[in-house]
Amino acid sequence: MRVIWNPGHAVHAPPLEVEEGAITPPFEVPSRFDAIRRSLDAAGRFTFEEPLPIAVEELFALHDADYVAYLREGASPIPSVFPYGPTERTCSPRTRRGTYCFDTYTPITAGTFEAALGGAAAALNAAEILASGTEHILYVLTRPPGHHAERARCGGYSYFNNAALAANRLAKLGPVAVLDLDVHHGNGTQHLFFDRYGVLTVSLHGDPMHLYPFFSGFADETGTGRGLGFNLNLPLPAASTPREYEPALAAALERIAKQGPAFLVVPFGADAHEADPIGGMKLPTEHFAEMGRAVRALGVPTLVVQEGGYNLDVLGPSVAAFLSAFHPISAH
Ligand code: OKP
Ligand code: ZN
Repeated sequence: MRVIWNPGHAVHAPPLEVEEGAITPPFEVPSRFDAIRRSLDAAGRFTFEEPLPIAVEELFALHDADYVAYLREGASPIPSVFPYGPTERTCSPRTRRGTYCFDTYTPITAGTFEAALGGAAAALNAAEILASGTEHILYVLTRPPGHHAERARCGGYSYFNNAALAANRLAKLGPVAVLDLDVHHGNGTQHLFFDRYGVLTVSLHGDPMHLYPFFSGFADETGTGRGLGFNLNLPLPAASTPREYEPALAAALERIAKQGPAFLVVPFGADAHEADPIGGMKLPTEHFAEMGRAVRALGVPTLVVQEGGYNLDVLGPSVAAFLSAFHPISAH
């Protein structure tokens, strides 16, 4: 399997995150990348390619130019004020940052822009290859994640929405489905496509009553306008096991099959693993192989984009298990 990786990921290394007002060590660290790379090397049958760089203008397909420019300015402190509402004023430097993010988990460091741009490049390069029809499956190995990033707001360790950028590119060619398997609801992807006919967004995730992002991911969010009926949220209770995940994934795949997509984009996280420090679910490593087989059975050209997964011991094996399910059975 061809893997497009983000060579610049490590220049984004947040020193901390803020949880309920307390400074805590970061979960989203560069060694996550190395852990996945090591497992794929050990599993074999993965080849690694750097993406060609993209122009920043390519981000404007889904992200506002002023937001992109703000990230490009470099490091900024975690905000204390979040402007909102119709008279929102962001002329003061103290309020500017707060308008471009929605949580305190997502530091902007000196290297954030470069790392996030490299992830977008990897996703768009991979979309281009999938569009060309030469591959049936591709994997984007990147960090930081992307699925929480909105048009003009970072959050949930996400800055540019890599999977959404890829889906948007593929949507030029036909209907696209996005199947988000990260344990957290991909609020950014939902937000970007909420009114879009032609991009179906489906997500399995922890019930937002109890799991991040808390404000988005409920079952009654079904889309708007031409996009009505093209967003399906399947929230799962805390501590869900394969017994809960298996029927939810079957329902997700049934909805996707009904749409009949030309391409599938899978924002993938290993944070539903039983050993993950923040997911709260109960999936063993082998279940990720099960999920891979179920997704593969759809028979749709698929782009898998790395999102979360925060236990450095199980992250790599879980990604390898999921992806290896897409390998053709070898002849010997
Ligand atoms: C990003 B992705 C830990 C709080 C963590 C932020 C979670 C972001 C998840 N005490 N909150 O979807 O994996
Ligand atoms: Zn996650």
